[in-house]
Amino acid sequence: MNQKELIELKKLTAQIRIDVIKMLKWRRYGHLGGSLSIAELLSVLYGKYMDIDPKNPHKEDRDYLVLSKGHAGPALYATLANMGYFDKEMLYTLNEIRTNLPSHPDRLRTPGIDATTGSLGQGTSVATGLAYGLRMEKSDKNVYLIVGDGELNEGQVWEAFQFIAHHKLNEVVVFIDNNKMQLDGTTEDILNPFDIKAKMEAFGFYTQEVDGHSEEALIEAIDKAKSVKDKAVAIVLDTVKAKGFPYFEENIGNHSPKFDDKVDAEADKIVKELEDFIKENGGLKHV
Ligand SMILES: Cc1ncc(C[n+]2csc(CCOP(=O)(O)OP(=O)(O)O)c2C)c(N)n1
Ligand SMILES: [Mg+2]
Repeated sequence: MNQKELIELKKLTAQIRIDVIKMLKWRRYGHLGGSLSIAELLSVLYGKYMDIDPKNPHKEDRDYLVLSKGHAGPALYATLANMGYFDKEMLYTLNEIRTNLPSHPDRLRTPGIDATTGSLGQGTSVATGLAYGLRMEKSDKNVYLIVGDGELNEGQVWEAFQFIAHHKLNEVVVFIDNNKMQLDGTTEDILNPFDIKAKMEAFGFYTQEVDGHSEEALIEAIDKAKSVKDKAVAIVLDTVKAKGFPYFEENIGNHSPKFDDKVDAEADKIVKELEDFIKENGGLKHV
């Protein structure tokens, strides 16, 4: 990957962060922490890897994204708007009555959403079924599955992983967002997942652990995962919940905070810095 492409992805990441923060500031609350920890991943997947057509969201032969940690919907909506699936104004309907952007993704409502998620655990089974379908069709397309570290508390996740590993179903790339926190505390305090990489390896996955906030590291890991032919593949992302919003990083209240004057001021400062970064680097190609 050349430097120019990398800068484009970093600008897209910045824009996803901007849109998440602006959207939640407008809404006055929302799932900030888990949205900001996957900004780089969504940027890299949509900006570089996914075979999609935003003008034809249901095209037959495409890649799929399943956001099993569905509460991070705002990050996915911001990404889809930047890719051109719908107008940015629609972001400012989040959680409204009859909105097409409910807080958790609904595939019947929003262009570009491939799976309805929000009840944690279930997206893993949906992604597994989609991947198995691709296998049966002998398709070369992929499913990208994003699971939370707290979500690993759900037994269903491990049933799906066992199936994926057994069938060497590497049509699905499993990403685990290891931000070390869940809804109301650290994963270690609430229900410790222990060593996630070791667990995935024990289940039979080829597993990598990478800095989830480095586009370069993500690209390297995804390329490597795609070269694995005879095993299921997982990538454990070392991330920070609420990454890029220092006031909320490492803060137990960062799952779905309310916005007040203090938070607004922090948000405005971050948005300005990110907008300057995009401007200084020649503006955003995707918007
Ligand atoms: C089946 C189910 N149980 C409980 C919840 C409530 N809930 C929403 S988010 C969350 C914590 C998820 O933590 P994690 O997967 O680590 O997400 P992240 O840190 O990325 O926000 C919980 C318990 C849910 N959505 N679904
Ligand atoms: Mg978490």
